[in-house]
Amino acid sequence: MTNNKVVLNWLNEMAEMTKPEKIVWIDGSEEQLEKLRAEAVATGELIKLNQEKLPGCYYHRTAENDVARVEDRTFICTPTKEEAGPINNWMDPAEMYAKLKKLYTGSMMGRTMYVIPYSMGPVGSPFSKIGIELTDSIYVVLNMAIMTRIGKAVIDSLGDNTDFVKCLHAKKDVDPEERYIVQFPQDSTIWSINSAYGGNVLLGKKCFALRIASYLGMKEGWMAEHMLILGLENPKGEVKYICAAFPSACGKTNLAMLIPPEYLKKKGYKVWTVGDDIAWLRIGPDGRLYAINPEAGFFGVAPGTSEKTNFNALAATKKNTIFTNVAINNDDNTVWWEGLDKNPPENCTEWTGKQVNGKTFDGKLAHPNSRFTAPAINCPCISSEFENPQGVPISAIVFGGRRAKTAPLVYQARDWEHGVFVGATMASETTAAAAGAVGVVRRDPMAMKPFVGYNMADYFAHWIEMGKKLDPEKAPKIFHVNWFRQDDEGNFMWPGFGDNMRVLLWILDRCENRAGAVDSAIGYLPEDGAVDTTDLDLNPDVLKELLSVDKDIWMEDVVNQKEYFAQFGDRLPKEIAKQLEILENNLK
Ligand code: OXD
Ligand code: MN
Repeated sequence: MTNNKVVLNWLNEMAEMTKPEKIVWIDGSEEQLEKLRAEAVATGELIKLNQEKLPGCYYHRTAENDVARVEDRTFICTPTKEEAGPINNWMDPAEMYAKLKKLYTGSMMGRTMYVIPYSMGPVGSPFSKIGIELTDSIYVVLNMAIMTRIGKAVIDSLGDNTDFVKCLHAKKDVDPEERYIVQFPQDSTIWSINSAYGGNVLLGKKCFALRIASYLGMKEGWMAEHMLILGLENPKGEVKYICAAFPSACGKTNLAMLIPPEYLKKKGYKVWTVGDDIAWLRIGPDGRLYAINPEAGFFGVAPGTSEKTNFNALAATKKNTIFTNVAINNDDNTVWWEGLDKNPPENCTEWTGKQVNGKTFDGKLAHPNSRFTAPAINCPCISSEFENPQGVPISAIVFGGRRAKTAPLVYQARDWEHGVFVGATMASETTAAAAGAVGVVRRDPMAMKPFVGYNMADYFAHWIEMGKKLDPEKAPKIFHVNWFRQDDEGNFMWPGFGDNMRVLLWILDRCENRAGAVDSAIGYLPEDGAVDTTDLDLNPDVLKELLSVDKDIWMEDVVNQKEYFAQFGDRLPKEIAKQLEILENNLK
């Protein structure tokens, strides 16, 4: 497939270590992928689902101890611990390589090593980057074929260039005690072993497109962010683009594929999805910020996805999709998960493979983190700009979290620097089972806590630097939203889902200096009547409450923010410290 000496030498070195019986290059052809599907079905690695109801769809079940990303086994191996920073696990690169080499040695004996050339971003786009993943898992090959652009076109576009990310994955024994997900940012290298779960093994996603790419972005002057990208079309047919970062499990995929409420739909408003998880951002020659989605598919959480909650995501899973750890309806060989509908199949195989009779099952039929891997082009609201190699211009950046009491429904940062502070102080509360109980606060700056590939303090500094390079007139405005505010009984106060569009419209109006706002201790809040609540059954007092700022609760949060920032010591940018001081003074 290639004469690229650096690629071939690296491949030989990895093969000498892992000792596969065979090496197979993935050319990206449907013919080759179809052969691999058949082979995986023959060995039981995949189950072929009902091809009339779900054409091209397959099922996979992982080991019971291997169902999620493992943050405690994820390492950033920079030459010094300081470069990785206080919130990443770190080990000296030489020590880590030595440790892992022992585990990899002979790990592919009797197995096939697949070589997957892949592009994050449209092949040949100035935003895009190439990776090559070596893996002994067909499941990985087939998922990568959905989540990224793969094959001959990619290796051809690499040519003799040596700028690619070297990714090695071996399934080995799926032993959780010896599981490692390791990034070596300075070597553009990712080594993953003893897992077969998506986030740990589809190395283009979190490992490359966020951890390695965030490091490359810092070096090269761009940004890799845990953000969805959506286009909002107004009745005149103009589309404005928004990026939004939320911690995992805060509804990013739902927001990215939002269906406007009836009243706005009738007026002609539409939402177009560019991405649901990751954005790569660059400053264009015109001084504006542009974004691409480096991925080609959605690796979405299945439970909770229904026609009501996310019609578009569900529609995307109706063909050429791989389902992992959901339940199988044995009557018609289709899939089911909690929240799909109210009818758990009676005759069912739960995610662990156990046959259950719906009447006696006593747990979850689908694993709470069960997934669909669906091609983005299946999505009914996929943006016409999805493949645009130049990306889309970003008008607004939105940060958000799950806060019961602290954050109002929406507020705007005063400027870029304040916006960086708003992102840096992002947090989510774990949802407590008891009504009204407030969970534990987990600080998750820019939703990048598990994904930043270098020192988080330097990452803040990079954000501030990027702001200086943007044309101040054209830089995106920065906002914070909270869909999860609760009343004293623990009920959610905002309807969420499609109605979040009302908040996005205020945000875009602010970007064009159209909507009113009032200054407050934390930033600009919508003035009375600025958020359109037409046809919404929402008591005006509740909206007032949603937009209120409780200074005592905020003071408590400031104490927590201070503690959090203290761990970065002198490395914390002075701009962040200054913003913290301003907030504290405003609250006094
Ligand atoms: C994801 C995550 O899987 O953020 O996208 O955990
Ligand atoms: Mn994510």
